[in-house]
Amino acid sequence: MREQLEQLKNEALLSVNAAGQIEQLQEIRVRLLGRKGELTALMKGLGALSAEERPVVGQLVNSVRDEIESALESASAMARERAKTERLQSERIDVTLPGRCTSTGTKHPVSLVIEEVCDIFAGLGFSVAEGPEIEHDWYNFEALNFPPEHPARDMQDTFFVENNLLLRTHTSPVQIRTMLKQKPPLRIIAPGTVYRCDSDATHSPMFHQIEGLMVDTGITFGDLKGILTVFTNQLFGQKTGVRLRPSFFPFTEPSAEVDIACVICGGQGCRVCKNSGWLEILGAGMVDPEVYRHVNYDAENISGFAFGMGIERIAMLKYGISDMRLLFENDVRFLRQF
Ligand code: 2NM
Repeated sequence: MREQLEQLKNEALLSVNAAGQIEQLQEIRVRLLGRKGELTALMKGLGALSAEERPVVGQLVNSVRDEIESALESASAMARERAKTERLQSERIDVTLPGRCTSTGTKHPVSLVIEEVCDIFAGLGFSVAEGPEIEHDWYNFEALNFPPEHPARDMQDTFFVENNLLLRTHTSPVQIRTMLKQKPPLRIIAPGTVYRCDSDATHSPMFHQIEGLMVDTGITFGDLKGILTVFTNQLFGQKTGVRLRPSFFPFTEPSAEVDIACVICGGQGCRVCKNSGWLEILGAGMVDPEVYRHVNYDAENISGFAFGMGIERIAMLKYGISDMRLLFENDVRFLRQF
């Protein structure tokens, strides 16, 4: 029995030393020291020993048990330590690593121009007004004094949604809506997307406009010229020449086109200005009394001017963009330049 105990101990210490993981050590403990374990089985043999032998071997059993116990204990402690180190290693996070960069976008040149124009007019006391892109015929044409047979009302020029509903062809309906809600004095600009049934190298069916309106007592054509000169000088530079040419719009009388000296050639004549030295950038005029009648303004006691400009054209001139399609293709290699 002594030999059996000795052998059990040696085998136990060997397998404890060979075991690397807590689970394996746990198994060894159960196999040797458990209720149905090998040492427990050996102890059953104590009863067969003589009275002198029994306490001696009994003590040996205890010391073998203690030795295995303490070997298991220190091996377990080591295994736990090792497992902890491994876990700390595998879960290690370097908090000093810089985070992943998300690349930031850039503003579209059309947005940049809208922002700049709005800023200039904000400085002149104008506030921004907005309205729906799907409009009623009445706000888009009727109230603006377009005669019933005007070509702009044609299917060829306007996108109709249904009978009297259409995609606005300009932002003027915003001015109509504002005048219906607010009494003079009024100073607003209306930036936004507009739609015309027109698509070729120089026309997009969707483009952007900013229109403006100032109504008060005693507003004259001189105010129109002054405000628009200040505006073009701020947008294109103090020395930019400005000229007005007579024109026609259904909603203004008198009406004018506003030209600036060509920003490409400085007025000498080039391809961009078609050798005229001038670039048309605005339409404007004194609001027709017929428009005031539609919004219940008293045309006898107030007056005002309105103007409108296409943003794509201004963006092209300002940033030297040669092809309007670049503004709609949204190629990031192009957009990143702004
Ligand atoms: C333009 C040119 C001239 C204009 C007129 C109005 C309104 F509603 F007040 F009558 N809004 N916008 C106007 C005038 C627009 O764009 C070329």
